[in-house]
Amino acid sequence: MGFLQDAPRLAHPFRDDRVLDAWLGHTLPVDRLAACAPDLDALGEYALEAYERHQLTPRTEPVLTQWDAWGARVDRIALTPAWEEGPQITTRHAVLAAGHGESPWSRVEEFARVYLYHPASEFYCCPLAMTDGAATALKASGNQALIDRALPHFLSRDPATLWLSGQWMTETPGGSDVGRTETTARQDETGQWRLYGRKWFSSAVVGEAALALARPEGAGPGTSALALFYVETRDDEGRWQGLTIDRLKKKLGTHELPTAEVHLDGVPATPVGALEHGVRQVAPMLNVTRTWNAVCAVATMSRAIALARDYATRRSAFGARLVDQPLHARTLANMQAEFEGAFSLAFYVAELLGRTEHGMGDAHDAALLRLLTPLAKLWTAKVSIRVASEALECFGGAGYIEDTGLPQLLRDAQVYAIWEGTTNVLSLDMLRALGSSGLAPIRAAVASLVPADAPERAGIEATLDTTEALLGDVVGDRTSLEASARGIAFTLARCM
Ligand code: MFK
Ligand code: FAD
Repeated sequence: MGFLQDAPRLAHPFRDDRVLDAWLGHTLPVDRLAACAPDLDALGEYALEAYERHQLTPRTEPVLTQWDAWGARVDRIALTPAWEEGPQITTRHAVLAAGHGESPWSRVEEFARVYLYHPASEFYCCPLAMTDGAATALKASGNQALIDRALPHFLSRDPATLWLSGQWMTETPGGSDVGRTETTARQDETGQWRLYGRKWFSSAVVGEAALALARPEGAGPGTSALALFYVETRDDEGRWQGLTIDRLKKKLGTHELPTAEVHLDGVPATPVGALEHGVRQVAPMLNVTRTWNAVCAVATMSRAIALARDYATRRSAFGARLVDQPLHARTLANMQAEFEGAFSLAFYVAELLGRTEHGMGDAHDAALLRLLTPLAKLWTAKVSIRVASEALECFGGAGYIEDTGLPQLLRDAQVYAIWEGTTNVLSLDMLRALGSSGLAPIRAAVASLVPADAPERAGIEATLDTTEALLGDVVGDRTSLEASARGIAFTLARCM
C-alpha cells in the first residue's frame, strides 16, 4: 500500500473553542459561568463522541410507515439514534429550560448549549427551536390556561414528560406569504375548534403539540384574519387525532429531520388569543426560532473550520503542510474572520433577547433586538453556506466524497437561508423593523461597542451615513425601497 492520508480529527468542541470561551468569559458573571460549565462540557463531549461514532457507522434516516400489516393507518415514524437520544440529553443538560430561567443571562446560557449541541443533534435542534418559540409565544399571549398546560412539558427537565412543538405555517400557496393560508378552523357542535387543511412542511411532526395558523370559518382573506391555534397531535391513547402524514419530504440536506406533509381533518385546536392577527401572535416564536437559526448556522461554521484547520496540519503538498502554505493559511484565516463576525452578531442577539425579556435592556435594546434578529438570521445563513463550501474545498477531492461526512455540512447549511424566512423576506422584515426607529438603535449600539477613537469607528459611521442617505432617497418609492432592501440588510449586518 502506498501513501495513506490521516483523517481530520475534531478538537474538543467546548474545551478547545477559544471564541466561545472568550465570549462566555466576558459576558457571564463568574458564578453563572461556573454553574453552567459542566453542562457545556458534557454537551461538547457528546458532540465529540457523536462525531467519532459517525466515522464508524453510516448515518440513518427516518422512515415513515403509513399502514401496519393488518391494514390499520398508523403513520409511525422510526427516528435516527440521535433523535432517540435527544429528549434525554437535552433535558439532562437543560437546553430549553436554561433559556427560561429568571436571569437576564438565561438566553446566553441557553444558546451556548445550543451551539455545542447542534452539530451532534442531527437537526433535533429544529423541533427544539420551535418548542422554545412556542413557549415564548404562549408566555407573550398571557393565555394562562395554555401556559399552565404546555410550558411544564415544553421546558421539562425530565425526558418522560418532555413535549415538542411544531410550527405549522407553510402551505402550498405560500410559505413567505402566509396570508394565503387555506387551512380553516371551525367549531363542532360541542364548541370545540377543529382545523381542516394541509400543512406543506411540518418538521416536528413527531411532536406532541404545535402552534398553527388557520382562518376561522367566515373570516375574510389576508393575514390579519388568520388566527393562531394551539394543537395537541395525539389523544390519550397516543393515536394521531385528526391528522394524517402524507409523506416525508426528500430533501437536499437535513436528512435526519423528518419533515412531513400533513393533512388536517378535524384536529382539535385551542385559540391562543383573539381569533385574528395570528401572525402578530406567532411573531415571538418566529423571532426565537430565527435566533436559533443564527446560532446553529454559526455552529455549522465552527465545525467546518475546526475540521479544515486540523486537516491542514495533516495534509502536505509541494513540500509543506497545508497550514504552512501562506495562501492556504490565509484562506483559513479569512474563514475564521467570517465565522467570528457571524458568531459575535448571533450571540449579541442572544444576549439582547435575554436582557429585554427580563426588563434589563436600555432605551434602545428592544428596537435593536427587533432589527438585529432578521439581520443575524439572514447574514449568518449566507455566511455559513460560503464557509461550508470553502471548508469542503480545503479538503480537495475528499471534501466531495460522501463517506468523509463532509458534503453533509454544505447540504445542511443551505437550509438556514430558506426556512424561517428567506433572505429576501427577512430583508423586507428589516424594513418593517426600521420603520419605527430607523438606524438610531444601530448607531447607539456602535457608540457603546466601538470606542470613539478606534480606527474602525469612523468607517462604520460613514457606512451608516451612506445607508441612511440611501434609505432617505428611496423611502417614498416602495419599489426602489424593496429592491434595495437586501443590499441594506447586508451592509447593516456587516457593520454590526
Ligand atoms: C436548527 C435551526 C433552528 C431553526 C428551526 C427552524 C425550523 C423551520 C420552521 C419553519 O420554517 S416555520 C415557517 C416559518 N415561516 C416564516 O418565517 C414566514 C415567512 N414570512 C414572513 O416572515 C412574513 O413577513 C410574515 C408572514 C410574518 C408577514 O407577512 P404579511 O402578510 O406581510 O404580514 P404583515 O401584515 O406585515 O404582519 C402582520 C403582523 O405581524 C404585523 O403586526 P401588526 O398586526 O401589529 O401590524 C407585523 O408587524 C407583525 N410581524 C411580522 N413579522 C414580525 C412581526 N412582529 C414582530 N416580529 C416579526 N418578525
Ligand atoms: P416562496 O414563499 O414561494 O418563496 C420563493 C422565493 O420568492 C424565495 O426566494 C423568496 O425569497 C422570494 N420571495 C417571496 N416573497 C418575496 C417578496 N415579497 N419580495 C422578494 N422576494 C420574495 N414551514 C413550516 O411552517 N413549518 C416547518 O416545520 C417547516 N419546516 C421546513 C423544513 C425544511 C427542511 C424546509 C426547506 C422548509 C420548511 N418550512 C417549514 C417551510 C419554509 O418556512 C418555507 O419553505 C419558506 O418560508 C419559504 O416559503 P416557500 O417555500 O413557500 O417559498
